[in-house]
Amino acid sequence: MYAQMVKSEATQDDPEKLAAFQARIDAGEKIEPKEWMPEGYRKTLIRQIGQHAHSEIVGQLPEGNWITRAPSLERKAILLAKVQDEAGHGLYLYCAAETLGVSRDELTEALLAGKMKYSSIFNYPTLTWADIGAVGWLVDGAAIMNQVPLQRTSFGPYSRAMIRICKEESFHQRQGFDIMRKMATGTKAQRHMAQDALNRFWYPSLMMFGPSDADSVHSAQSIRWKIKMNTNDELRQKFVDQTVPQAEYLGLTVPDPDLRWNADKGGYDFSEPDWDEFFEVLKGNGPCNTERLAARQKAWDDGAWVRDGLMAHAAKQHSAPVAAE
Ligand code: BYC
Repeated sequence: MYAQMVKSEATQDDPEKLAAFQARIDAGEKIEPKEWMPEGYRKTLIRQIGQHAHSEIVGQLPEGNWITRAPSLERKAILLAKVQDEAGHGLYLYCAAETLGVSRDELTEALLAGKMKYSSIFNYPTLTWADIGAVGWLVDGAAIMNQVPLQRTSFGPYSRAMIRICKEESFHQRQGFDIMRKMATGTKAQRHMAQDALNRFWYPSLMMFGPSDADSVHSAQSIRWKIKMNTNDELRQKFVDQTVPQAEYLGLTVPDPDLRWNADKGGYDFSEPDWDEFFEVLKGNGPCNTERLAARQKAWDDGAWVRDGLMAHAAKQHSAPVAAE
């Protein structure tokens, strides 16, 4: 189906149908799975929702790394619940993608074959407990900034999945901020860990919003179709404006010597991330790309017997004689 979907992009959509579709989008209507949609719209949604689902699943790995080493029973229980939430988010999103005619297995196979991506942020390691605070505060904070507008996205199942996901993400962000607050007001060594985590996660978090608008391939069309509601740079700016005062409250320093308030634009001026690093991570050359994909491959292989068992059971049910009335 993934291959079929990519091939179908080449087929021309009827211009009248396209115009009527665009009018529905412009009027703020939701598009539902069984309704007509341009192939490009379907393909873009499968790419974005699939990538988002993969990110939620792969995103469990850097945090799962700390479940056994959380500093207290309470922190362990909270982190466990958060990581489970991420698994749930992945499943809602795979279900939303399935309504577009692609199965979860096909999406996973595309990921493992290197044909689909997941968020660049999860290719960075979580080296200390403060990193778990930084992930919740910054990574979930960036995710919320991106996902709150997506609650109004034009595709019904995606928009509805986002409503639930955003509620849970805001709890995640608060738990991360709470870890950072505890560390930043703790011992000298803890404050140092908190600052170090901010130093390492700041620019990778800014990269989560995607390349600068000038280099964004999909933004213009996705915004026309209301698959995206904002450009990458707009959301990055909002994130910086929201996060800098939080860092100040924590007594931490954002690792950007050029960061300053710009009264004229009503926002901060800030340094761009290293875009060469971003594109290297996308190509598979980040610090943890190999490890993350190997973990997904192992989970996929280890789960084969469950998938086979379910298929065998379904086939048996299907071929069982229908009971006489
Ligand atoms: N990482 O034309 P552009 C979470 C790719 S989960 C990797 O601007 P688009 C969480 C992009 O795919 C967070 N790749 O693309 C989970 C495209 O390549 P392809 C995930 C990236 O789609 C667990 C190329 O670069 N959130 O928060 O218009 C625990 C050109 O970019 C990235 C979502 O997925 C990246 N950062 O805009 C904690 C939200 N950025 O596909 C937290 C939904 C860009 O042509 N997704 N690329 O090969 C979106 O809003 C959009 O897809 C993006 C990118 C803003 C990410």
